[in-house]
Amino acid sequence: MAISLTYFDFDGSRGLECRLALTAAGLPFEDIRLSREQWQALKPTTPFGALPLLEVDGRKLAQSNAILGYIGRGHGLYPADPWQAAQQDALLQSVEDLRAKLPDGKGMMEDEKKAAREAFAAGWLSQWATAVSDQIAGPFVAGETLSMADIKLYVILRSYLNGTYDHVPPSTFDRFPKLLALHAAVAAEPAIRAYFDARK
Ligand SMILES: N[C@@H](CCC(=O)N[C@@H](CS)C(=O)NCC(=O)O)C(=O)O
Repeated sequence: MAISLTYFDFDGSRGLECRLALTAAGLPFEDIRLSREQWQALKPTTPFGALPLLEVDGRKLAQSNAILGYIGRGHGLYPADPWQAAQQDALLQSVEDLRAKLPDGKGMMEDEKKAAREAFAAGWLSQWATAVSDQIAGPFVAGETLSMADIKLYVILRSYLNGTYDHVPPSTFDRFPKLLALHAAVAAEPAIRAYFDARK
């Protein structure tokens, strides 16, 4: 099976989710990292004009959650039970909701952006974190077994805990020990650790 994953040349967001999913599934893949110029040339040829893009034996699949579902279902990283699988789908989608809700600050003065992000951290983000925490058995979503929802949650939590988003302090998550425990448990997975060690 020839597998490639195309994304931008940075270790975060939806591209990292898919790279870690392939890694956790034990699937070797070509890691194609595009410059913005290369992307503009490729964009019209992709299913939705957006990355990440998974290619398997010449077939193309876009949309990060569909990619995670495909990888997870084929490799024991998605629940076999339809209800539990749908609950995983809901968690994956909740991360996309979170991405959409973060005030991006475009067109705002810095003090306006700060106020918007602080209100977001105290409001929408905290509600999201409470709702997701309630769905985590611990340390992973499904208890002791790693699944795709853990990988998607790990990547977004990693960004917040790294301080990627100005004016949303990592300490926002201090009140959510289940999220911190999930983040630590995914980071400690041997395949995930090996992936990051190899990136150093
Ligand atoms: N719903 C899509 C969103 C994809 C998306 O917005 N990708 C961004 C990068 S994370 C992108 O391709 N941006 C460049 C562009 O839209 O031209 C998914 O989950 O994959």
